[in-house]
Amino acid sequence: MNKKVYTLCLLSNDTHVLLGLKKRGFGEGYWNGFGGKVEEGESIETATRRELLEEAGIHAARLEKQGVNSFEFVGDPVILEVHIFSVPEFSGKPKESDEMRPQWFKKNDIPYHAMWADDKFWLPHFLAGQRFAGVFTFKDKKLLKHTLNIFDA
Ligand code: 6U4
Repeated sequence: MNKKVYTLCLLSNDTHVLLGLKKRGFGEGYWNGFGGKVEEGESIETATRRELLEEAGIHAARLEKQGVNSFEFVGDPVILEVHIFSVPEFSGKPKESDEMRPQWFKKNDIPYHAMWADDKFWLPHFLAGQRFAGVFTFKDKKLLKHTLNIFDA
């Protein structure tokens, strides 16, 4: 089994969540949190901070691990393991990068129709401060099946 480790982080306050429109590459055209591949020799938290700074111009002062999702794609032996963090303290104003166009969305107006199909399952739990672990099976961009465990505090 071949595994690739990714990070994903989302900023939110009482009413809004910050998403970025992916401008190129994997997931292009989708709204998503900020993140990317963990590089060799890098810790997951360091990669999370680096990607948030590169993609949105935000410095994370504190990260909180909230979940991990695994993605398999039919016909592809590579599993994507995505570590998901909230950012309770940060500095900087969201800034557009080559890769992402950041925008705040109302929590009750999240553009799920233009996001990865798994997001509508775990993001509400994330925003409610819950911890979770999911496994999602895709065929191309279609979600075929999933399991999601929520860990209440
Ligand atoms: P390069 O190739 O260096 O530009 P890199 O920026 O390292 O890539 P990228 O942008 O391909 O990585 O990372 C993909 C991002 O999308 C990661 O934050 C993980 C996230 N992601 C992948 N599948 C997802 C899915 N099904 N649902 C979701 N986020 C996903 O919400």
